[in-house]
Amino acid sequence: MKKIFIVLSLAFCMILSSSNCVKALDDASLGKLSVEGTKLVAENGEEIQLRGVSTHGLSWYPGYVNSSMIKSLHTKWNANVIRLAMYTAEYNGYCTGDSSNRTTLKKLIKKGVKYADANDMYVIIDWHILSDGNPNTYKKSAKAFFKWAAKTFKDYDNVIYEICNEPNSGTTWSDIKTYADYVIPTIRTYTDAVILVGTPTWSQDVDTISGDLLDYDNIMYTMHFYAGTHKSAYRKKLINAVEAGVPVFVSEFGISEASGNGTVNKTQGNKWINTMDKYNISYVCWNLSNKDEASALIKSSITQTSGIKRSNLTKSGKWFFDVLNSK
Ligand code: IDC
Repeated sequence: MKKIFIVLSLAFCMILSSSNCVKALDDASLGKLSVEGTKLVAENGEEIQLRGVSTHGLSWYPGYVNSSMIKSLHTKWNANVIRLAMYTAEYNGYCTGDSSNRTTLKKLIKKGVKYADANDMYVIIDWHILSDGNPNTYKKSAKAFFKWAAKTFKDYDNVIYEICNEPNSGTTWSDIKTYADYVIPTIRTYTDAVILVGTPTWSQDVDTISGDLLDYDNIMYTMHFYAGTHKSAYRKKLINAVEAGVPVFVSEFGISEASGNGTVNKTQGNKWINTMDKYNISYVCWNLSNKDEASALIKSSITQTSGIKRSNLTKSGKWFFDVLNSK
């Protein structure tokens, strides 16, 4: 009897330790990221696809950046990345608000990075230009901000820097390159973390830049789309870009119309997901808030900022929750 007990406990321990082993490997794959060719690569050398959600503007909806919400994004939503969207010009933006607001935003970003790190999540720090159109508009503030961020988070392997959300209003690729050459060397003083760079026309023209990429390691270029508005012609742009050798990261998308509101289009949304999965392109869905708009993931009637259940989600929210959990 004693013998059987020993054999059984030995077998049990072996099972336990082998599952620990698997766990350890999983954890290791959440190390430093890099870019090889068009691919995002994990520390263990394997290709990795990041999938997750973007906050709404941090000044507007700060409440969702809490430990419990971020934990559930990982454990319940099956996400491995969260994007912290910090508007520069709108809604008490970083560049248009006062200095106490800047301090508040930096504190919130620090919390977001720490909570993400504690929950095995990557985190994108997004300099969310929009109405300011050209990233050069606030380039000095951008450089100072990214110096702070890169210095503060240099020892965190989970941070990704997105230096300009959506250049628009006639901003050219050459303008964006000028800005990138102004900001990226500052980040590179501290870290070789992955950097995401926006592309012309609200980050839609990712297909126009091949052959004219930036001269740094670990750079990816963003493509954004809203499936209610952007359909096969835009998917073609994404495919053309990747096939022409551009490393693409979809750091923002929705299944609403481009306004962030209107009708959601799940059929088109599923086509986009299939395409992105086929090419192993990372994607981040806009937006983690309860704003009364179709792109918001949480119903406007739900006011708590954690303990969110699937039934608390909007059409966009339920759809994306299921997309993430289908893998
Ligand atoms: C939208 C928000 C909306 C807000 C508007 C203007 O969903 O609540 O009023 O911005 O600030 C983007 C932008 C993103 C937009 C989103 C939807 O990156 O800030 O959010 N969108 O319009 N590009 C294409 C669509």
